[in-house]
Amino acid sequence: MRSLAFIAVAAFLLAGCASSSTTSTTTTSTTCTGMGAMHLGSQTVMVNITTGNKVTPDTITVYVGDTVKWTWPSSSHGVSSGTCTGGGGGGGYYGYGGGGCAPDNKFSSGVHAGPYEFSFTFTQAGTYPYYCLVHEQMMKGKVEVESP
Ligand SMILES: [Cu+2]
Repeated sequence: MRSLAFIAVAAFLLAGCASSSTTSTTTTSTTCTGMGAMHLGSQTVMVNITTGNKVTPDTITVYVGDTVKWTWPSSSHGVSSGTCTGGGGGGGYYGYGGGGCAPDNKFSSGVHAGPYEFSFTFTQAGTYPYYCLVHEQMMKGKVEVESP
């Protein structure tokens, strides 16, 4: 029976789950953490900037080592890390979008007419708010980067 217990524990570990018991008795509790338990290797996560200046999805969670790729098929946009504190008063790259945003220089695509794509690989856990350099407060998003 000992070998069966070992196999069961090994299966839990392979599945990314934490097992609180390794005894040969049958009491075992298991904790899994959703998709995090299934994360294998680096991935590229797509964020689409669509008509109407929508960022879809506007909040994503990735893991250290993952790459986020923003794409926009048309119009001019730009993705820059940073925060918007509001009250910019007519700012924005082309004078609209509300202004009020400031880069923190972690990543920036610059402003480009679509079709365009911009990729950034996150190497440190943390929360990365970003905004569009053209549309500022009208177009914001956030990347949550977790340790694998
Ligand atoms: Cu934009």
